[in-house]
Amino acid sequence: MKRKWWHDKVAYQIYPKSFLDTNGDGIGDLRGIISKLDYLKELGIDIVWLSPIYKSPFVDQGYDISDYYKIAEEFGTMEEFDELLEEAKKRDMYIVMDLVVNHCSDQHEWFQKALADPKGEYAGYFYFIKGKDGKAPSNYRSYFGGSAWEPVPGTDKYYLHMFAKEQPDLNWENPKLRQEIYKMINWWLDKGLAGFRIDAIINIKKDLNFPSFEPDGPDGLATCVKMVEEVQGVGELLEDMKHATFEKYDAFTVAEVFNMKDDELREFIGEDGHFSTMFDFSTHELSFSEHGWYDSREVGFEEWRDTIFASQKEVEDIGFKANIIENHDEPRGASRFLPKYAQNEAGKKMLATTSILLRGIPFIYQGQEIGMTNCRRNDISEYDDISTLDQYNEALRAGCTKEKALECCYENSRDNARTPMQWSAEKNAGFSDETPWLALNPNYTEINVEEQEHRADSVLSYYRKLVALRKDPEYKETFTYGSFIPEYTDEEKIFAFRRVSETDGKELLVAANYGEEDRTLKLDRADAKVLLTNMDICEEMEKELREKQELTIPSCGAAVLLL
Ligand code: TEU
Ligand code: CA
Repeated sequence: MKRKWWHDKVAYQIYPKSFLDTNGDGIGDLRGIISKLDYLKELGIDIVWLSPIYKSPFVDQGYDISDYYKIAEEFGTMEEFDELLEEAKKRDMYIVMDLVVNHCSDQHEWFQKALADPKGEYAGYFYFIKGKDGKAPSNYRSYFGGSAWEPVPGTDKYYLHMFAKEQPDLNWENPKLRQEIYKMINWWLDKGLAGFRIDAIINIKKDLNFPSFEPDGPDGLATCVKMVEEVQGVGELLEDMKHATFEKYDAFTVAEVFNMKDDELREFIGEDGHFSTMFDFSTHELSFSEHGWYDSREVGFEEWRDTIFASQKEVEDIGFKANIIENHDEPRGASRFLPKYAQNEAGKKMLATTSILLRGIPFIYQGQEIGMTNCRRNDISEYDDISTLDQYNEALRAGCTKEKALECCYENSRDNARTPMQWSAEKNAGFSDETPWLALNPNYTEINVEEQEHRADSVLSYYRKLVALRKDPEYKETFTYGSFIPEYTDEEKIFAFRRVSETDGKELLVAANYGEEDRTLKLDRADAKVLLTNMDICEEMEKELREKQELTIPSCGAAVLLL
């Protein structure tokens, strides 16, 4: 496999609105990000991905862009952005922005011009399609609920929006539109951006017949995902984009891909793939249900672990996936993937160990490194996310009580990950001097950076050690390029794997006990070195190994061994 500059990097996702507010408007900003670069550097971060900071009406929190060339005033200025690039460079860090080009905002100049002249050039930047029998062209339900079609005023046409109606889909079949997008991508890359996280990209290919599908809900609509799953040819568009942009800059691209066809992994992230890498959502998808949050599936430990293992094996000879436990669209990993008895510091460190040391590019989401958790709300009005609102109403329509519907939001809401970063136990968690745009998780008095920063056994300290271990010159080769071999799969509640380097033969064992009881594993050697544990028991473990060739892992324990 040809080596790439980003293979051995560790990435961090910033959700700018909730990272750090420096001017007292309750909204995080670029100044805040600049001021925390050293914090990220100390954590061992190389690549920083910023969720959208472009000009936007924020109907979908910035994923509705009204000007691709402007920084949202809420976040700061272009000068500040340039300063961020410069400051990152000084620290050997890379800035990656969000690329949201399946759709733009209805406030974008293109869409405004299209509405003003529905037969003109700009209408061709969107899907303006004639209705059928006085109704929408098809029965697609948008991702955020309701029809994916909205009438174009004064015409018999509708425009397509797979997400909110304020997010009209861009017409990728139009070469002019494509050129506009490529120009914009190159403009940012010319500035010194290292690459992009690429939003909802699978959706750019449409079946221009817009066939209707069998309704799959009481609203008589069918999810627009059906069309995405059936249509062929997204690859041609993605290759076109790559050749016109990323390739020329050796940019790093990480794609958000759901609903890829089964045999397309190599085309997407193989050596000459459309992207550098894509997120591994395989365990997140396990809980999805056709009907939404109110009937999410329960996922057991073994199914979860084996899904990760299968995904690791699948990608091994192809390329690298980007490993996450959470992001701005998902609930907090500590609340989702840890059983109740493990929702503590030991458990959070265990989860970190079995995620960060997988094969692939680790992505840490802001606050994950201190173990931030889901946040309970008393009323739906306390949420500020379009998808949460839709899912709440969906639950009510399906007959759930208000309590049950709120419980679904507590477990699934995107806002769980979007509450402000908890920097300290002081006023507003040190996030802002004024009331934050989204209410804090009240547990900031216990879970915050300041409290963890200098405590040797904190979650934050452990994340630092873990990332440092991954990047230690002694082990970096093995953690980056070593193969992935599942171990102890028959042992109950054990999550263990070996990483083996073909270059220098080095072998590392990562073993964690997700169970409630201590477990003892047999090893085939007595001289293994324990490099890291989440419970400060390296010496005890080495002694037991020497004496009995056994490794006892306490409940919620995790260990990394050099074999
Ligand atoms: O997400 C795309 C996507 O498929 C998710 O929106 C998913 O359907 C949703 O989170 C379920 O709750 C990307 C962004 O990550 C997301 O924040 C945006 O809302 C979306 O695109 C539209 O740009
Ligand atoms: Ca601010």
